[in-house]
Amino acid sequence: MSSLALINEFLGQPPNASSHGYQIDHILEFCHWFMGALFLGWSAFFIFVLIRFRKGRHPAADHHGVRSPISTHLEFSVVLIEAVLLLGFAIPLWAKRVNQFPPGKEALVVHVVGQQFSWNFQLAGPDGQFGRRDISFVSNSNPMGLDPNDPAGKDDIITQGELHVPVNRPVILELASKDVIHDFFLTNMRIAGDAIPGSLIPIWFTPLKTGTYEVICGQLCGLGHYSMKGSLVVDTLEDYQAWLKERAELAGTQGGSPAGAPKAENKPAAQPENKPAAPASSPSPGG
Ligand SMILES: [Cu+2]
Repeated sequence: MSSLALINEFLGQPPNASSHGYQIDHILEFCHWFMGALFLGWSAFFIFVLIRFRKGRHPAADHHGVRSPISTHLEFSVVLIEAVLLLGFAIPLWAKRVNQFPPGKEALVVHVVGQQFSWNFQLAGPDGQFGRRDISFVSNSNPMGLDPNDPAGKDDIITQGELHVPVNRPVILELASKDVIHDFFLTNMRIAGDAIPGSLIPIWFTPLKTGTYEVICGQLCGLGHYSMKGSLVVDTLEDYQAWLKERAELAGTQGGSPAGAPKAENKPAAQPENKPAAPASSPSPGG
């Protein structure tokens, strides 16, 4: 880490763990130092002006004003640097995030659905195909609203609150929401995207370091917003395969329902004691 990175740490930025995050960090570092230099420069200039043009020295006002071109040059330089930052770095970096997605085969695609106040994840499972989802199937034991009649969804892996991904492989997340606008924010991956009801918004990143990272909601979405957290676990390939296998077995035995929550349709109707991992029966969890 360069000494420049100290300012990011000082401001409380969590360490970066994604391939593009270093570019964002460098822009942030530069901007913070640049703003710091401007703050010191303008503060010194302000004090200089207070003393230089005090009433004691200039009893009569000078209506002509500034004669030196230095301030014009300085201001133009500041605008130029900011334009270079924006047009040369920030916009190209953003364009890459939103326009240049890795090919679907190379990337791991995950469907993410936000709800008050948790995150649900759907992986395609061994067949590589996502099961159909519909809001009419949403229940406590089927938080994603997976269609029980769609064979493609039988092997899908559904988890709540925790997502596993392999290291060094691009991940595309397709964001959606069941209720209000949320924001899927991975601070360590330097990526975020709004989850909006009725929209599918893709974001992508490539994790570089294994570990467990926090998922937060970046939009004030209700009373329980503070608790809308999850974890992103970046595994080695072996650990990820083991996790997939474990989840696929669970999905196979439970017909693609969320981990630990047997699907209602596989059981005689209305047996709440058979749904150990179902969210609290309160209609407004956390709220
Ligand atoms: Cu939220």
